[in-house]
Amino acid sequence: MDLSFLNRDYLEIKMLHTNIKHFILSFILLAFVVLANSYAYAAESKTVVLDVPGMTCKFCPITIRKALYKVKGVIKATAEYETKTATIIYDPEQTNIDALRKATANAGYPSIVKK
Ligand SMILES: [Cu+2]
Repeated sequence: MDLSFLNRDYLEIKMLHTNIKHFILSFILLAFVVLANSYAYAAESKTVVLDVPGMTCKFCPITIRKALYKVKGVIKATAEYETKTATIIYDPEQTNIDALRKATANAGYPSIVKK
């Protein structure tokens, strides 16, 4: 008796099962990430935009971003050569604008708060 068709069905069901499991796991993980993020931002984070006129090429933002991320309390840092600005989301209980400005200056890029 040829039972190979059974085996094939079994495999298909098993694969489907794995896909569903994968899907549910991904969903749970996503929910966690979203929750954790909203937590981080809800904790009274602040955002500041700094003018960084000393950027001279598209690689400068990398240096600036790195320097900013070394500051404890920085949640998110972005820097853009086109606008010569850096945008920082930070925890005001751990750091402040002066510390952020100092960090860019120490990296070779003095900055001022964008008006
Ligand atoms: Cu550069």
